[in-house]
Amino acid sequence: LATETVATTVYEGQKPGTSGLRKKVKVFTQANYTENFVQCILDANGDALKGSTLVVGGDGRFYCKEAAELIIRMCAANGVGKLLVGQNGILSTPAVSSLIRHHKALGGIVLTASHNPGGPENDFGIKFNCENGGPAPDAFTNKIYQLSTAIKEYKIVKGLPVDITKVGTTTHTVNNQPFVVEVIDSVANYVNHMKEIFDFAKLKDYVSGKTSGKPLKMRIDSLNGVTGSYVREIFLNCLGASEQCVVHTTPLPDFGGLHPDPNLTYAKDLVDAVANGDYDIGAAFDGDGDRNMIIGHKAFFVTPSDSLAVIAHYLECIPYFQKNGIQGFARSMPTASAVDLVGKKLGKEVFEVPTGWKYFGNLMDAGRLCLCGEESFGTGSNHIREKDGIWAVLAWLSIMQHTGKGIEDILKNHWSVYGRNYFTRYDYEECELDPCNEMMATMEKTITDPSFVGKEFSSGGKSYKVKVADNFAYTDPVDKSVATKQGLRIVFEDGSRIVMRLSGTGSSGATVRLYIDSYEKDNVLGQASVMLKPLIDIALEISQLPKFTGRNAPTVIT
Ligand code: VG1
Ligand code: CO
Repeated sequence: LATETVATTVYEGQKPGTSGLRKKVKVFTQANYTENFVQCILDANGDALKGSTLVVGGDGRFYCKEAAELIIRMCAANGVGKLLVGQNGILSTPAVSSLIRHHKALGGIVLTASHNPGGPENDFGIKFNCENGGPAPDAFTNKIYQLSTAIKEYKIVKGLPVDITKVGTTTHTVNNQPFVVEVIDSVANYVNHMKEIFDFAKLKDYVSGKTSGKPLKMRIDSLNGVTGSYVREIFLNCLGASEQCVVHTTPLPDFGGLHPDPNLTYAKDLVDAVANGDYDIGAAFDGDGDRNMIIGHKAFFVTPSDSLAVIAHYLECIPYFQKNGIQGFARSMPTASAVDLVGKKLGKEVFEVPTGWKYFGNLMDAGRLCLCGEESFGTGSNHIREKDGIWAVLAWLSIMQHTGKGIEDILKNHWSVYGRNYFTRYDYEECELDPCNEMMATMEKTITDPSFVGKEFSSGGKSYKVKVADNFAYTDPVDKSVATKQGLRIVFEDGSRIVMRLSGTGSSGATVRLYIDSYEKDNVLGQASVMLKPLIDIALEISQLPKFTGRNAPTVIT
């Protein structure tokens, strides 16, 4: 078999966002569109590509399998030595990260648009993860983008026979060199990794009720995303939960029409079931398995910012951290700062990075960070370089087992010790792009004017005085790389914050995200929507959001 070189022309807009390139399926299936982007990913690796090992897999959404097969034929043509491919092209994002590290691969190509809906009319996505297992950093994705603006040809071995439906290894000879395709069981490596991190024997006893006679009442919802097979293996086979504890565990190309985003709006079915039923814990994941939502008895909601702080507080009940120690903590800038208080108490470094998991990688590689999270339902540790939904649920089960308490009690106890960060996020999805850009530019101008600091805003009987206001910029403490324009933020004297940014994961139009965060030392049992109302009104006033977007209400509130 030999390489064939095919002429192509540039497609505009192949610029990876917060986490890879995400577009409608119809965009990806245009002639040579996917080929162009894949060639640029491969070229961005330079000489390291020759003879390398790469991991390939995705969340099983529409076009995943075809894209995996195409990538195999292109890798063969570009001198890659070996591919580890999930059976039927299926691997969760955390599983890819784990595999890259486990096999010391050069990287991985992840086929997912994560929490975006799937199917022929919806979204597809491709992202590259580097040898540490994490999403490629900005310098790398910029290189991919640069290449995409000048591409003239791509390489492929069209005649390469490909069958990814069966586990097994095939060795081909391409350009007189061996090219190995190993189709692997999608879940085995990941499940073993979880067994090394958590005490499965203890968790099994707890979940199955072997000693107490009382099985844990769980509702684990995979929303028809990739986690289905992982959930069945871990919760049913390893931990002895019963079949009715898991739902929507068949990964479907269109997620069965569900929006695979684990939040109070899109996982409403789970929230309703847990609110009306008798459950100890409810949990859901997104399409590619890196996000998680945790709710307690009667759908008591745990904000992701709180979840991170609670896990930080109890890390020592997890064998992995007993063994490897506890380094620093981190959160993305819009995430409420509850974890900072735990870090302070434990005497650990706490980092604040821009939105997107790629910004945690360097700190983890440098041994300064072991636990991090984002308000967008992302929680994870340095066991891999992606956020990890199932890991988060296993961490929560470990904490429940360790404390013998329910989720609501664990949270209330946490707030009584640390105080509470009330938090909410408003998403205005699929707005028109131009007015949103104008809104952001106008607001930036307003808040960065020197006269803005010290200004006082009042609403609902509350007053807030501006302490700092800027467009967030971040210098990576390890490689000193700088990321600018990461979100507008207004920090008030009492620590409350308003943050506003445009999403970098949408496939069309603009999504505005408004984040509100307010700390209370003693008044910890209030309702977030009530407590935050004054700040929300102030944010809408400063940003003039209703005027620019024409929206009176957000699409999603978390
Ligand atoms: C969103 C979230 C961000 C997360 C990113 C990828 O980005 O806000 O916290 O890291 O999605 O998550 P944006 O730019 O749309 O706000 V996933 O599960 O889509 O890979
Ligand atoms: Co995701």
